[in-house]
Amino acid sequence: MAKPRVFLSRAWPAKVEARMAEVFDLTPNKSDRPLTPAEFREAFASFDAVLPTVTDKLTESAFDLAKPRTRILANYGVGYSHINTAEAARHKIVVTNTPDVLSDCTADLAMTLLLMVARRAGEGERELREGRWTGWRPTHMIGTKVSGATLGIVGFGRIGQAMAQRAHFGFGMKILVQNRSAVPAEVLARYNAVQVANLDDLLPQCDFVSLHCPGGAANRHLINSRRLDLMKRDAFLINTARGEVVDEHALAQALWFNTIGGAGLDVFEREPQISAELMGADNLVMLPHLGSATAATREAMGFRVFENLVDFFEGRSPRDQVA
Ligand code: 8YV
Repeated sequence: MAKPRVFLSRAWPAKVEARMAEVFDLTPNKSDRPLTPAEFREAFASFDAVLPTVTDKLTESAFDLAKPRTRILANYGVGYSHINTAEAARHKIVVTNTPDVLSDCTADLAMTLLLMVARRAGEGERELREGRWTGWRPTHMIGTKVSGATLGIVGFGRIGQAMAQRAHFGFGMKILVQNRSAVPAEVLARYNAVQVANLDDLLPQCDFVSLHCPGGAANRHLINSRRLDLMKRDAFLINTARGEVVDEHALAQALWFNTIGGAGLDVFEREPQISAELMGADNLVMLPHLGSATAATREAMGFRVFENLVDFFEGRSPRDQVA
């Protein structure tokens, strides 16, 4: 039997590409740049599997073809709000993602942002590198104590729980949780966490709020100006989830007018574009979507896609089918 034709939309870790090429008829995107909807239509017409990432905007127009050859979209990443799953379903294309393997590293990065913004690490490094540091003094660059503070976690899935693990056991933080469904009591008990009724109840109680919910239309601008106003004046917002979850203009206003203490962002509404109003905010730490960016995790994500493909082409349901 001919090997399934598999298209990789970006360059992947070499070990994963090598393994894929042993089993599949693999075509990588040598240019390693995001593809256009027209290029995706071409890929859908000629490959059995297409393997996209967050930079591929698979909107309605990408699916505008009569009869795709593609039967599975095996996404490299846990979030898949960049894929129009209704359109994929219309063409009977299965969609999979890569949960679990990136939870630790994404939570590590959320904690990195939290610590950086609370302890003014970005500002401090800029001052030092620019030669503006005049030496130690008792009142220099005073930050906010993290240990023992209250952390609100929005979305208590795998990554939210990994964040709670770090915050509770590493920093003795008090954990409040907001989640769509009721979190089992034994899961909350692991972190001595309390689930609140809704987001509006959570926000005024927290010193830090960390977002771990999915992106997509349902959560677009979940954090808007009204909700930012509910946060304490010295509280910090951390986003390693998806850019669209936060109304960036409203956040910039909150940062500029100091109605919140600061923010740490790894994801943005129009990646890789960053608005001038965010660029100029000193009480903001920004990273270029690095949540899962470790060698071990990026390889594990690739092998998880590989397993999903092997299952699919051998006639089993892929374990990570999401649509
Ligand atoms: C990835 C992520 O870097 O998994 C996700 O949803 O945001 C990151 O781990 C990226 O999405 C890869 O597609």
